[in-house]
Amino acid sequence: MALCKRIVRDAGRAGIRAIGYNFSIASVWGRDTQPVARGGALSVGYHNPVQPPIPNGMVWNMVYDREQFDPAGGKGVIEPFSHDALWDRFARFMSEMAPVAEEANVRLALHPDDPPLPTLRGTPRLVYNANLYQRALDLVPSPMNTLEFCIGTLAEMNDDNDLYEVIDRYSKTGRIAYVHFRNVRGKVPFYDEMFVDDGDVDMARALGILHKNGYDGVMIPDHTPAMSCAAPWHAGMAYALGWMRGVIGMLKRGNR
Ligand SMILES: [Mn+2]
Repeated sequence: MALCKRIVRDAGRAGIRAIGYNFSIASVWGRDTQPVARGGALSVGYHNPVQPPIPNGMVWNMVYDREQFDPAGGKGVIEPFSHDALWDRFARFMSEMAPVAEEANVRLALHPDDPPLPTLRGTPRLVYNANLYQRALDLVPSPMNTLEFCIGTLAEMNDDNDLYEVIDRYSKTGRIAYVHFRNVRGKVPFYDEMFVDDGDVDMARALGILHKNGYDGVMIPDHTPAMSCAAPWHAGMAYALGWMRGVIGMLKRGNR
């Protein structure tokens, strides 16, 4: 925790006003790449893979203790624990971090769990349906306890919420630090990331809702399918950014 606090203080001194994070041991895991986006573009997706337990000595797909780590699990795996235990840990974390973040004027922006499954590799997930975002906000009502609002992950959630209502609801709270603006096709446990204008989500409608509610913060494409060229990632990002600028321009002129 001391290191986390130091990072926040250092970020504040450097003029960085938001830090994105997620609160997960399994992290982003299990996705593969297939040529399923428009034009056969390579894209990342989740296709209900077998979930091996997390070996001891590993968190966030990273090995932190070589002594304990055994990919075959021969030295044991991370002990199962409950969703309540995870929320307790989050409450302790945010209660200690929020005052530091307020002093440093740095917003701590919680990314939802991707893939948004209730458990992954035997460990609980914090935000796997859209209503759990509110639980995180209510737990510590600091203006620095904010959301990294990932529309892609929210669209992947297999819950009963209407995505456009979710965007409307949270963009009215004033506690979105920044937006991950990407599109997907499908929901957990089967989904693929799509080009911004080619998934299940009407992203122009999403932008319209953010605009209507006066959201004026940062939006970034998060990730996109790869273009077939010498710079597949950068071209994909440029395509998404250009599309976003175009729609924002139309919204500002009132052409919804
Ligand atoms: Mn994201």
